[in-house]
Amino acid sequence: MIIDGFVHQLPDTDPTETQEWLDSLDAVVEAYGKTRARFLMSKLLERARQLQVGTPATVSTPYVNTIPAEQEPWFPGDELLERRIRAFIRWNAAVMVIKANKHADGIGGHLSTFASSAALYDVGLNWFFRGKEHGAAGDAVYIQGHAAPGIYARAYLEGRLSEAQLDNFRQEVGGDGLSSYPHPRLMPEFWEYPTVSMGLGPLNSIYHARFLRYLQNRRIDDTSGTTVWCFIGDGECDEPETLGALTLPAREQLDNLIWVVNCNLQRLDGPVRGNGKVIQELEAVFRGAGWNVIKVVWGSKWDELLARDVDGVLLDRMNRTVDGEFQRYAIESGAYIREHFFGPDPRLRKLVEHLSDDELRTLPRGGHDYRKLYAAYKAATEQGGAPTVILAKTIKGWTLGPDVEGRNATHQIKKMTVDQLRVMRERLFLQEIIPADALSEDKEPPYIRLAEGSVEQQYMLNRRRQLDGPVPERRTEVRRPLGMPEDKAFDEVLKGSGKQAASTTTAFTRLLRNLCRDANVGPRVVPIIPDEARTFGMDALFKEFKIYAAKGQLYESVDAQLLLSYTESKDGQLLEEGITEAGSMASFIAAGTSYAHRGVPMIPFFTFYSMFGFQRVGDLIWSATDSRARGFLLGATAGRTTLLGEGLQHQDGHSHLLASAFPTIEAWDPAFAYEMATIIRHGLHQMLVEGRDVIHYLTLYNENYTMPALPDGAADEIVRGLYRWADAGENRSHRATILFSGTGQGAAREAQRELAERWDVAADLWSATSYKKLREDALSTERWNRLHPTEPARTPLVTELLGSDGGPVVAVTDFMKAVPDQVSRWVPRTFVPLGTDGFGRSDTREKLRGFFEVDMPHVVVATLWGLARQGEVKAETVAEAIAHYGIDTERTDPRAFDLG
Ligand SMILES: Cc1ncc(C[n+]2csc(CCOP(=O)(O)OP(=O)(O)O)c2C)c(N)n1
Ligand SMILES: [Mg+2]
Repeated sequence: MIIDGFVHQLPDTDPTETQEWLDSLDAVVEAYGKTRARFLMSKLLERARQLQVGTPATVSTPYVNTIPAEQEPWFPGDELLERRIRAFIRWNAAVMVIKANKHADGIGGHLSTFASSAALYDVGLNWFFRGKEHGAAGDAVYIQGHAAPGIYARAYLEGRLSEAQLDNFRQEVGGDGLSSYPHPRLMPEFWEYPTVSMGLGPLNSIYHARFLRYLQNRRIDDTSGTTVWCFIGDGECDEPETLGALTLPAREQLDNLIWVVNCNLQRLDGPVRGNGKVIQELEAVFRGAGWNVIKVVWGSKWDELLARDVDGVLLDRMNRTVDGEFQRYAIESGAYIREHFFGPDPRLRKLVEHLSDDELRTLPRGGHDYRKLYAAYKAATEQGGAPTVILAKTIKGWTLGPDVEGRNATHQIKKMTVDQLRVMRERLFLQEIIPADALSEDKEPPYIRLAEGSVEQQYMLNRRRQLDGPVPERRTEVRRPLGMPEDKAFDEVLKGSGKQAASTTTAFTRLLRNLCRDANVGPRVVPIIPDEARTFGMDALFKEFKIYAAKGQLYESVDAQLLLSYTESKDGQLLEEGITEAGSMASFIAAGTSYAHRGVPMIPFFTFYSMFGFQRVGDLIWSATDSRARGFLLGATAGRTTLLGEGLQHQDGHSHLLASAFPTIEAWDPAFAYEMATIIRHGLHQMLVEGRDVIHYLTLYNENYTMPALPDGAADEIVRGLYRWADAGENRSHRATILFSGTGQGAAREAQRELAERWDVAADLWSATSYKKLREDALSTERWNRLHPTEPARTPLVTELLGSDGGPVVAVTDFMKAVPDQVSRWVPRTFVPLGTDGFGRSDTREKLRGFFEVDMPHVVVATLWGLARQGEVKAETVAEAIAHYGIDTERTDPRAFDLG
């Protein structure tokens, strides 16, 4: 057999003995069947592990609980009281969603996700998750987005949210509402981790746990008391982001990471693996990746059945039944289960003879059994050397009644009839709490309130007190403040490159190095790179600041003798993430939110190929802004013509357009090193001094030219988004303005000379560092004017700066024309944008700039055309220029790739 072909290559020191073992196994299979053989094999493997024989781990185990009943710890709580409280939470969560949809039809919300996971959260909140009181940093708990109603319902019982807030679930505009899902932007004192874009929470939790180790190993903060918990849907596991980084926590032995996968076997449309078994599939994936896996499949009532299953028929049935069938059993009667699950085999049927149909129907899944969960969580927190995943089997919509539980439509159900509420009331044993007449068509279903000082309230609050206060809670007190870096970190870059040519990328690397060396902020700077350091000249940082490696460097690097050797270290500063922009973004978020989740501000600088940023991991960037992360995103090798040679997939001409859609991102396209340094200093001031939750996106280029020094007084103007870079010079017959950004500066400067010398046009040059910023200012001003029609109108900055005369305005950029066009409406002059619309292609910069019509001749022609439109020069003059520069007017538009 080829799969185990390796065995034939191992030395067999005693073939006779080998044959005896094999014969024994053959005999067992023949005489007692495969089940018995499997059992013996499992026993052997267990013994081998005990003897530390070192057999490779198996990736799957039978469909039973990992922790046997006899190894369960004593449950320390008041079981009845906890169950009662859980019933209250379940009820309130459902009522909240139902009421919201009654008052605001179609407002949405989810009943069944939390209904399936209530015990998963409750056991954690009563016994494990640590809060932030007494100066503790607490645990980091990533909550499944659609379970939010249950978290609100508990916070209400704890007195953290008011009834009015519950009534405003999903109605935020009037204030005092509750956000649909975990959004720190919208509820900054409550939610910490946005999770509802599926897959991002799990990925972020991995890098969060890893970042805590980084802080510890670099002696920046003691993070040993924090566990990262992440709740995940089984359907969510299909997102590549969810399972895409599993090997990292195993490799780095992140035993501070625990995942709980709510295996309700359903996603939005139907079963996750109707024809298979999601728990088994996930077990194999996680075990293969090196995780500790704890399956919580069956509730306590099954223990007795399993104990009596001497023939292994029950186990066999469990192993063979596919999820689609299990889902069916969740909605069927006890008689049906008896007939179909236990029925076919008389030995199985006998096993449950003593149980009534009703008892059969309610044989619980492990994920609804707090004892099993307590045992699993306890084992997970005590596990050393590996991350743990708990795979908990549940029923979607559990306790919501037969019309909702386990139904394929359950995810979308947000309304319940009075009859359905009555059934739920009984199901949760709430008859004494909610009078029968409280539920009627003409009444609002009531919330359950806890009387001040009631036993339930005391119990809940006491449990949370024992665990250092509420969860979730977002705090932003800074425990380890951080001041601004010293000026000298910037000076080297601000003074320009003298006669030497340099790129904004190399200037940035220099600035980053200076910041890492800075006495004030140095250790808190987190450079993040996805296997691209050499591309950006950042390999210079490897030796001095070292690459973070959980295990240090266990080998001598091939370049150890070189000045810039590849140096890994346990206290390394650089996060060299390998080829994962998504993982790098997750590190960025972990570092960029450290000011809040640890009270320790850190300054992440994530440098990437600009094409693989907003386009590749835009949703993570969106999530970073929701997380209120602070830091810098550097889109290097930017531009569609600057990154010569690389072609269609690499040349970025639109990341600034994408960035324009992100509300809290300041997007910059600096042309010169001093602009870049000024913007970064401005950003640091916002983050470290003004305490603003802002992310700065800067594009960096790899084109070398001499970098001028920061002009006097320009610093404030640079961060407004636009400033005059050079006057028009001597008077000419015509005037014009050229706006440039990024490497557009080259064509603009050349065109200025050419226009003056050959075409009698005096053009002033402006550097547009941020069209996004100018547009936002103009939109705000316009809005103010619209809403204050009787007051003197205000003028947008861009209008004020460029004025209404001075000839046409030509804007040249290495990005799409839509980027400068963001402000054209507010420039009361002829506005001609030149940009790089269309797919990139490989060629030299010069050829590409001609191709995309952003080179000097095109800037000149555009300027003359603008003048012609204003009647200042004749159309013939434009034609003359076109002929002079040999521009082919009949060539295909670079956007029209389909024309071949
Ligand atoms: C990226 C992304 N795609 C799609 C959705 C829409 N969506 C919300 S919940 C859901 C199903 C969730 O199923 P599962 O992960 O199994 O969670 P459960 O509610 O069953 O616990 C889907 C598709 C989303 N929130 N995020
Ligand atoms: Mg599910």
